[in-house]
Amino acid sequence: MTTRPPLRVAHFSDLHYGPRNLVEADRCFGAAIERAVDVGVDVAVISGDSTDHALDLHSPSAVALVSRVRGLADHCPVLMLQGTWSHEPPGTLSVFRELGGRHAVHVGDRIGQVGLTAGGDWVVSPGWSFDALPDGLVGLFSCLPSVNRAVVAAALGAADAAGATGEHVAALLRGLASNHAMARQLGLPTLLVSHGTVFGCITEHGVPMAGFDHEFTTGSLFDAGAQAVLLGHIHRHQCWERDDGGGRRCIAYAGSIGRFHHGEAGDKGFLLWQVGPDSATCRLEATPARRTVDICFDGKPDLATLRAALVAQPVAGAWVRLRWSVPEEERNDVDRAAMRELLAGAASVQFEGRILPVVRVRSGGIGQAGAMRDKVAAWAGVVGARPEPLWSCLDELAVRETQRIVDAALAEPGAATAAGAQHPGAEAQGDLKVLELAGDCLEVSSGAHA
Ligand SMILES: [Mn+2]
Repeated sequence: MTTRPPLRVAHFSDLHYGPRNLVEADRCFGAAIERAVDVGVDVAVISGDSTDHALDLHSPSAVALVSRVRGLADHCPVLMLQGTWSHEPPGTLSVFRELGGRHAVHVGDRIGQVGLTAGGDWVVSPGWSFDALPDGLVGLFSCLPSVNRAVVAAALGAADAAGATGEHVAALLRGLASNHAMARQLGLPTLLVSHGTVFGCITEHGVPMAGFDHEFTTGSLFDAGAQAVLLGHIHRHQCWERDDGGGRRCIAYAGSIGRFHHGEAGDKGFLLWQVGPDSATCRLEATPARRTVDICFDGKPDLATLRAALVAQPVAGAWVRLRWSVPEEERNDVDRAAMRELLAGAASVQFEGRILPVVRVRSGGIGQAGAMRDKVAAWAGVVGARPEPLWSCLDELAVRETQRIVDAALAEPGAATAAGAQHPGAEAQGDLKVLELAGDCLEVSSGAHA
């Protein structure tokens, strides 16, 4: 067994090419490829979500991605893994098999192993793993594309699919361990490439993923016995290391190539790996991802405060999100034009105003009262009025026809001058005028005597 220098791998992930991300994705992927070529990597891996969704062949995003991958393949062999099926519908990656660069592009869209030869070719396992390792390899790659949950559900039933996915993946990963051990004995670096969620990982928005339907645990991934685990799916770079006698082993998410959303923490980039038969290291090479800035106001945005904040932290060229929350009656007092003017140097400005709905003060207890008489009493208690005159009105309503009440009211001296018919009892009682009685909400206003 000859000792070779460690395999140098450029690990890109989650490029998300599509109309919405094209500028960011292509600037960052372009810079990353340039850096990888400068470093002189031996091989490149793209661990899923190359596209954001199905792309038409004539779309600028498709052309840009194809041209970048072709450029990469002119430098070194490329392995492209199938990512999340909604981002890369089945068949999306097939076109990359036909690229025809100086080196081959292997598309990993099924479970399988590929060996990299000294000549830069890919040797593909006929089944899910090699029965015997081919001769002349310089590295062994195991590919586990994004698990298609629909297929799992169809095979196991929808109820069991979520929990069972992790168990089946763990069994498969254990099944790869003997091949990885064999390769290691031959002095080969072993790499597992996959796309999914590791229990306990942290998303780009700082949320820990701790559900029970995730594909992986760090334990199940280390159990595969590969020296390096190259992951895609989570857009934030993070890694886990272990040295349990077989040399340093490492699991890492490269994270997304660019910053596609507001609020994403951490550097963006790609990973430079050095993988030997009993060692693995990776380091993040940053890409020129866009800078995002969040400005939040608890209430109405204050222009003086905003001006001061912009002096402290200039936003020239940045992607700014400005958030505020105001009560409904102040919604029209937010001066968007003035804020836009202050943020003129930003590359993009996104306003997110939240309107807090007006909450009406209700008369407590009215909802619980059954009879109308009790409701009136509850309301009178809240507003400090006497209920008796209103009760007498209610009694009248119960025993007399409405028209007769109206006629009687109109016959009273001076009644015709009132805008609405007002019951003498209510008038005598003071200055409360019932405007509305709807549900359990009573609105009142004080009316002066005419
Ligand atoms: Mn992704």
